Amino acid sequence: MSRMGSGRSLVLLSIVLSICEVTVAAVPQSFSIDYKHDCFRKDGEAFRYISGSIHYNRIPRVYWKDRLLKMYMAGLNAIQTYIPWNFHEQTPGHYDFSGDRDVAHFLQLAQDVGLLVVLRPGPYICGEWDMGGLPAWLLKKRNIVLRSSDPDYIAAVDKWMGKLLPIIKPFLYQNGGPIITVQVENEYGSYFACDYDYLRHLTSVFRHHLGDEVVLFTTDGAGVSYLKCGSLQGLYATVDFGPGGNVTAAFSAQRHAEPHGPLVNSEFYTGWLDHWGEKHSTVSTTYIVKSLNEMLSMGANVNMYMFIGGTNFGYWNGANTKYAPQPTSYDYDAPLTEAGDLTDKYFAIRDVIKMHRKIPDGPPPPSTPKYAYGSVKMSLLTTVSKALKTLSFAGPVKTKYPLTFIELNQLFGFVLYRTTVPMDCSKPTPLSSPLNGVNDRAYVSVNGVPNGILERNKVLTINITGTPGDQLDLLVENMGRINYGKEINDFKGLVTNLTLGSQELYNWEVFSLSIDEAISEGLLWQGGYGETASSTPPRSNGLASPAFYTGRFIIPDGIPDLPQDTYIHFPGWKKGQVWINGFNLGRYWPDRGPQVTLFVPANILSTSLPNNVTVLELESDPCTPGLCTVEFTTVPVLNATVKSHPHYARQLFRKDLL
Ligand code: 6DJ
Repeated sequence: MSRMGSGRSLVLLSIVLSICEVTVAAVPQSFSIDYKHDCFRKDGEAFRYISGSIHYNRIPRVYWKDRLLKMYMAGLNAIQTYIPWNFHEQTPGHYDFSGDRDVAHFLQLAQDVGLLVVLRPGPYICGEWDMGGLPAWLLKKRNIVLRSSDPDYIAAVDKWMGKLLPIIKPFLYQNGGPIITVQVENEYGSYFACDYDYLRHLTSVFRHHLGDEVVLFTTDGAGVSYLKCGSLQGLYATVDFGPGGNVTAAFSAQRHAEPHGPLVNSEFYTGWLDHWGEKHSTVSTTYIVKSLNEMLSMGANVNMYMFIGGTNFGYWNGANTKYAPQPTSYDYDAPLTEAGDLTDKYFAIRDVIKMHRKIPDGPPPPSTPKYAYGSVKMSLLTTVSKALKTLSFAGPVKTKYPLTFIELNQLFGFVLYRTTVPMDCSKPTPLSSPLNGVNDRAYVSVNGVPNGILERNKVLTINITGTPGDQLDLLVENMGRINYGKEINDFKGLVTNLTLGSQELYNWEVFSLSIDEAISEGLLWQGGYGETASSTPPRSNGLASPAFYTGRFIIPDGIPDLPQDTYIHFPGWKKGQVWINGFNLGRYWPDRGPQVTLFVPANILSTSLPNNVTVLELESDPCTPGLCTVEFTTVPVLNATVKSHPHYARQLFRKDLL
């Protein structure tokens, strides 16, 4: 029954009761913790949830219902989702709950499908999401202590929660909605601040807006040390851990904080995240099935993280430290793929669930069909430097030393830093970021000719050549903010000074670039940049100047059920960003891997108009000699071979090994 439906039925019931003059009161829905019997209680009955994580912000709205139905048909009785603050309040005080951000609609769909909801509204969420869901504009206060009692942070949190939680309240179970429990913060015990006043403050804000009845809880790594700073009186402490370890030992950590009450694994890892340049993560179904069965046999509540991972569209991916950004795909090797397809893991998990509860009859909805639209010829639209006037409407800011993205009021994407070569560099001269302050990657050119790439933590010096007065450009890319640990105050751009030879560089012109607006409003096509079919950008040192390429394809007539989902492949391209019909699909970097293709959901494609593909290639295009293309295929490639960096390889059960 839907939330509204259930509300209405209570009203009807009380009318009938008063007509009949019977003194029986309608019983409202209830959800609570039973400390005596170590379980949850739903409407007075012992209850346990078997849940899966799905992040609405990683799935196009049109597919929400399909994914939720597949979760329901796997035998789940609940889902878990985060609410990423920065997805809804991109600039202070401007809230967006429409379209793909319509979280109320998502909650309603979950309920309509028959799923309860475990809600994680943050404010911090981690989740391999830019800055762990915190809005980057918080960094306007340079030394803000995020996730603490810092008054500026608290003021912003209070304002946001004052907007969000009243939207959530009608969806609480006791108000006729699907939300059974609400998490406060996330893995707070892993954060250095250990600020109990902050947790206490959040608790009172949640209580103020949501009432006294709702079950509030915390989630931390399954170790007593994590629970120390992560748990608080009044918040039910739960743990997270993956398969393959000792389940009893893991739950004993929860028992340390909660001697009684239901056992809850809030994140049981069905897969794992990826980083550019590292091997694609997979988690064996055999281990998952074994640990899941063990937990369910103990009567534990389990949330599978992720049940469907989805996609970090646009610029939304996060990063771990030492700086290691996550790719566009958040497939996570989950039971449903990034595209919502059924896997062997899905059916194996369903078989385990079947042993513990009655699951719905019938088959799950089928995987969505894919279509290979084939090759699309690409041609040069213009280079970034030629398009500067279009991309930077307001023109440059003149400044002695470089400004960060935040100082320019730009949160995502790219900024161009320009200065002049101050001395004779006819012999190769080192351009350096001695304090490792290129966040995160800079494409360097002299007089428009590419000279090399600086990269955070990896390449702090390159040699350049030039003569006094030459134009030195650095196009700096924000590759995603750190989402976990003490370095989440992740400033972007040139965050410290650069040196050339032994001289510090100063007197900069800084161009804030509105690339997404220029593409979605078609401005790059009106620029008259004078490119011809055979134009190519300046090249040198195996690099080409950062440039936009464009191509079009028409979806064939007469084939039923088009458009369908597809995957875009970048043969010979190196690294960049791709838009289809103005929708920012995400980053591609086949040169580093492991992700090679990007998921293209059907809803961004058109059958009535030609579909436009725009590529911003940052390193080197494959357009000479001959044709360059992108290709639409039916098969995703997320596991290309890469040089593995073993420092991040980890056992899922042992978070401390990270
Ligand atoms: O709650 C976190 C999830 O959002 C827990 N977790 C997952 C997701 O980020 S890495 C993958 C992680 N926590 C970091 C712990 C590393 C010791």
